[in-house]
Amino acid sequence: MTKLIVLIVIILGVIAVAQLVRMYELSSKLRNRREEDIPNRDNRLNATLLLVFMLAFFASVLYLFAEYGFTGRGEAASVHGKGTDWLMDLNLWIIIAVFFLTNALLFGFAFKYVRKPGVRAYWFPHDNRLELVWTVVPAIVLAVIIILGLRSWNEQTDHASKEAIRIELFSKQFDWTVRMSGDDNTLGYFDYKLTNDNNPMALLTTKTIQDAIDSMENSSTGIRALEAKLNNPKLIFVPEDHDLMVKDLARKERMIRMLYQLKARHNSALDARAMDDIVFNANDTLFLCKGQDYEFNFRSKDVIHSAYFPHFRAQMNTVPGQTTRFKFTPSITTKEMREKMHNPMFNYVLMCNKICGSSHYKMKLIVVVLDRPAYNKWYKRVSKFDPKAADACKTFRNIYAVGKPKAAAPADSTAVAAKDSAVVAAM
Ligand SMILES: [Cu+2]
Repeated sequence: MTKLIVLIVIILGVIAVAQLVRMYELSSKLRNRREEDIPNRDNRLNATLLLVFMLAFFASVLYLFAEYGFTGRGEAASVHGKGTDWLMDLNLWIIIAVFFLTNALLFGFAFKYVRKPGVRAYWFPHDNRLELVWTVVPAIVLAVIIILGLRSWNEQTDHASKEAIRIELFSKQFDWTVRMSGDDNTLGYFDYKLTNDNNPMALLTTKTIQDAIDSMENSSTGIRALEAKLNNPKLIFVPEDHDLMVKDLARKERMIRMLYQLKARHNSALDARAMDDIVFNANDTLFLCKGQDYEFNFRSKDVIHSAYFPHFRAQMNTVPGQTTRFKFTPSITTKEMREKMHNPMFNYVLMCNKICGSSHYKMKLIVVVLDRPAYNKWYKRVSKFDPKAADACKTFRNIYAVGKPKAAAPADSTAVAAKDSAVVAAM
C-alpha cells in the first residue's frame, strides 16, 4: 500500500512539474518573449542549482559509504580472498576517483561557463592531444585491471596441489549434493546412464553398472515388461499410448546397448576410486577444514547453475555435460567468524547465483568451517564404518550397501509408462 501511495505521489509530482513548465511557456508568450530568450537571472539560478545538485550527489555517496562500509563485503574467509578483495578495492578506488573527477568537471563547468551577455562561446572543435590522452589513459588503466584480474583468475582455477582435498558439488534443480573424495583422495568416475534413486550421482562401479542393466531389463517399466505388454494379444491400447510405448522401448534398447558397452569397457580395479567416496544427501551441510586446500569439481544434472561462495570470494558456473573447477583454502572457522561479526547465528553459505528456475531462491547450502581437531573427528565419523552408528558412515560402499541396493528404482526414472491407460479387453 505504501509503495502504491509513493508511486502515485511520484506520478502526480511529474505531472505537476510538466504543468509548471507549460505555465511558464504560456506566460512567456503573453509577455511577447521568444522561447529561446532566457533571462540572465534564470541562467544563473540554473547554474547554481546544478552546483547544489552536485554537492548533494557527492554527499549522498559519501553518506552511503559511511553507513554501509566501503564495500559492504565483510572480511574474506579464504586465503586467495584477500587478493580478490585487493583487486576489487583497486577497481573501486579507480571508479570513485573517476566519478568525483568527471562529475566535478561536468557540474563545475556548467557553473563556471554560465551564459554571460555579450560573450560568445569559444569554438573548439578538435584537439589531437586531448583525444590521445582520453584514449590512451583509459586503455592503460583497463589493461592493468584486466591483466591483474586474469592473473588471479588463473591462480584460482589452476590445478590444485596434490594435498588438496577433492570435493564434487553436484547441482540440480533445486539443491546441492556434496561428494568428498574419501581416503584415497580421488573422486570415482561417473556416468549419467547409471543415475537412479540409490545412486543419484551416477557413480561408476561394476555393481552400479550391473544394477542399471538389471533395472533397465527387468524392472516394472523395463524392457521385458514393455515387450510383454506390447506382445500381449489380450491388451488393446489407445494408439497414442501404443506409439509412446514403442518409442520408450526403442530408447531403452539403445540405452541398454550403451550400458553393455560401458560394462565391457569397465575395469573393476576402478571400483575402489568410488567406493570410499563420501556422498551426502542433497542439502546436507558442507564441512571444510581451516587451512586445508580444496579443489571443487562442479557438475550439473539439468541446467546451468552457479556455485557462489560469497564469503570465500569464489564463484563458478556448473554446466551440464562438463566439469568445471576452482580451488580455495578457508582461512577463518565458522566459530571465529561468528565472534568477529558478533553474530552467534552467522553461517557461511553456498548459493546458486544463476536464475535456474522457479525455486532458484531455495538453492543454498550451509558451509561449516572447522578447526583441524574438530574436522578430523567429524571426518572419522563419516568415513569409517562403526557398527554402533552404521548410518553415520557416508562412504559410497556403505550407502550403496555392497550386496544389493536398498531400493531398486528404475535406472530411467523419467520414463513415461503408459501402463495406466492400457485397456484390458475381455477376449
Ligand atoms: Cu540453481
